[in-house]
Amino acid sequence: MTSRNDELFAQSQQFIPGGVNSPVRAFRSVGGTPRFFSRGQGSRVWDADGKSYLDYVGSWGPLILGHADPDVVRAVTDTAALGLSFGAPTEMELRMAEKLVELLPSLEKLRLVSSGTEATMSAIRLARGFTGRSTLVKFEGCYHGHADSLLVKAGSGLLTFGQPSSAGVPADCSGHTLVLDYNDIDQVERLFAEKGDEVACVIVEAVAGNMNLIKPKAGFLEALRELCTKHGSVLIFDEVMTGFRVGLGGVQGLYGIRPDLTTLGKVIGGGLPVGAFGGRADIMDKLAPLGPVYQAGTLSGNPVAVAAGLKTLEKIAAPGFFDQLAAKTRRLVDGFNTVAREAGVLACADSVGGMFGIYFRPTPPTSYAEVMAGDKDAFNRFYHLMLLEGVYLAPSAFEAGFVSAAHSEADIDATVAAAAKCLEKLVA
Ligand code: KE4
Repeated sequence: MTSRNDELFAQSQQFIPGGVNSPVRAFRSVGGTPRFFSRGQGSRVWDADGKSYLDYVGSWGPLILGHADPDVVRAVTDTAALGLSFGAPTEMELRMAEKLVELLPSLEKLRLVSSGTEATMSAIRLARGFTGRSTLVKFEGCYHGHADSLLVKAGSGLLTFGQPSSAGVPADCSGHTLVLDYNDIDQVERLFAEKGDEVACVIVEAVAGNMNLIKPKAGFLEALRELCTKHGSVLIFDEVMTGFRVGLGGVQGLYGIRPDLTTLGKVIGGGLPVGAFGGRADIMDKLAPLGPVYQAGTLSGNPVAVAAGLKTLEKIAAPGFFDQLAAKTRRLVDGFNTVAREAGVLACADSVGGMFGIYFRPTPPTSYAEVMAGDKDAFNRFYHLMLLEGVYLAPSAFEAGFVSAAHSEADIDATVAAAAKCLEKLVA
């Protein structure tokens, strides 16, 4: 029987490339028809056929309070009633800047933008303007948005500049980007020994979430901090996903590392378009209109979007919020590990704060290569079985999952029970 999702997907493909406004939504990695959601409430979403799912994507991280949080919705509607946008300073964006500076000590100054891509693109341009250098260092498997200089795959050798990973990116755009292996301290040390005085910045997902969840090895972040300080390079923590997701202080708070710049997004918009970049005032003051680095945005600091973000930040700053969220996420992960062991399936899970990874391999991966060696086909079969059970995971073996404050322990236990059923079917 053709579902309404099928019908909408077929129609969408007539007008929108791939039928989606962002590629990962197209289900190309897992196969099948993407679900068109019509409603979300708390921990659940409903698709075009009226089927409900426990949602562990949460719009890829922003919905840490769950869908349609009444306080966030009210903040949005109240603010919208006073005007949607002015293209001029508002007190609302001042309050947001104050709140972010209060929550993240490494932020001396910041600027609001409308997406994570804008945040990282701007931070990299700023780092290049501040240092007068061009070389950008990133890590394979880390995703920082779709700015040209970031759509780069590793060069043939450690010290050879990257090649474009997308059509349309001129070689001279990617030619300043070096791509190293995440968690490989020796590589970073060798690079800086060879080219340290050429490196404008290192950008890193301090806890990686775009090649599934990968934690930094002991000493990795510390090595980046030490080498950037020694060579006058700017250390950028891309916390678009991890900021206010792994804890109120982000990864930098968990590991006690102070980056020079931080990029933010997702949670700070509460589901509306907000990104931010900030850090050392001596770097930030290079931005126009003070300094020579240009950066701008029509809807940057939009009061309605900022209202959603501010209300979200206010609620997640409540005492015990992240302890409860982390405990709930850990309950999911521990439950999954137990049922995988009982089913005799080579699968495991891990978490940091309110984000988790599910891996079809015996142990959590510590590198891009280990992630890629996982059993993607098994994940894809598991994915569709879970959809049938009414559990919506990220439609890719290479994405992290997200728990919200709206997920109850009963939701978590029902998810673990569904996983047990699906894993047993995998081995039947
Ligand atoms: P946006 O431009 O999509 O707002 O943010 C880009 C970005 C930057 N940095 C990190 C660490 C990110 O995770 C992202 C975006 N994350 C993906 C999820 N893997 C967004 C989903 C999508 O591309 O549709």
